[in-house]
Amino acid sequence: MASLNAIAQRLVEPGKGILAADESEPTIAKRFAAIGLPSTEQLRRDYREMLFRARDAMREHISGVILTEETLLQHAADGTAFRALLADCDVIPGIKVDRGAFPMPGSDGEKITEGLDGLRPRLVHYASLGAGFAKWRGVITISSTTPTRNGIRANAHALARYAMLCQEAGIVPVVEPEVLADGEPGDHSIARCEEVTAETLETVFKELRLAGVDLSGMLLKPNMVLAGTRCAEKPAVEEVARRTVDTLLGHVPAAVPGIAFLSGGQSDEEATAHLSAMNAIGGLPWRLTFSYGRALQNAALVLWKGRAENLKRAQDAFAHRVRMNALASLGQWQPDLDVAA
Ligand code: 5MM
Repeated sequence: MASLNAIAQRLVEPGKGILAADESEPTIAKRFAAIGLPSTEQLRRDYREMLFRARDAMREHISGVILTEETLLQHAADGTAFRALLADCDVIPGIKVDRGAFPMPGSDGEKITEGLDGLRPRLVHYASLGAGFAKWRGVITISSTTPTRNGIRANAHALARYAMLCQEAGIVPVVEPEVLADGEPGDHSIARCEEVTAETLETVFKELRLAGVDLSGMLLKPNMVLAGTRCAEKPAVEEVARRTVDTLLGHVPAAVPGIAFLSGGQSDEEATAHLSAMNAIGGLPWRLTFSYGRALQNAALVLWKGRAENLKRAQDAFAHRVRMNALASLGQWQPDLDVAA
């Protein structure tokens, strides 16, 4: 079995990043509803098959895919196991193991992620199916009354217990504390996001250390430091990059091999521009790459519309986004590359 650090290093290999295709059933239903489709098992399969069969982009620039349990066990229309399709592209299969974020008891508008009960045997099972890494997302909401210290601590504690259970099973934990940019009311400033992200990361790493997690055998999947989506002021790309990097430098130990960002509702191009600007700063102790869901899939989903005749165009759009973000992971993306394509 490859060491946890070796798997983590492969996931953040230069020029590669992670595809988050782990939309839960309610989320994929929402995405499909936006293009006028019902969420059936067959359509979910067809959609994910379309992505996984974008072979060149997957092979060259995707190191791992985060799957749902349904997708980990699923087969393509011709009977090929999705796991075999991914193996053929040298992509590590990952698995979302949280059971979603639910209202936090005693709190006004905060959420706590559930799924720790029974997680140990589930992880053993996923490892036997070839999962090399897992993901758990904790959600932190900014409003006039949140987050509370209790909300941050409870989510950080759950992330740490999950991470330790993963490492016991030989699976690399991707630790995802997401300070929402697009929550309610979503009008917070970038300075407020910076403050909350700093406190969240500080608490998460304190809990990870207390739980005994090997920091060299995990990855962090954080939000970027952004203004809320309904904030009147939109910070420049350089400001987002600088504040995000400074916040990470202040709170993420150098022992962590890599940081793979979530896109969090940014436009496709913003998510790429921010990642590239951060990598252009250089001299950082960890590799910085992407673990995007929406920012890799938005264009492909809209073009696909569930029709076989749109498959190629949708795959091209997905492959394009993957390539742009691969360049961003090297700090080499330029806006004219997107415009030209
Ligand atoms: C793909 O979306 C993931 C699953 O979310 P739900 O459980 O809410 O359906 C999500 O965790 C995702 O991996 C991250 O938020 C990153 O996705 P984005 O779209 O923010 O890049």
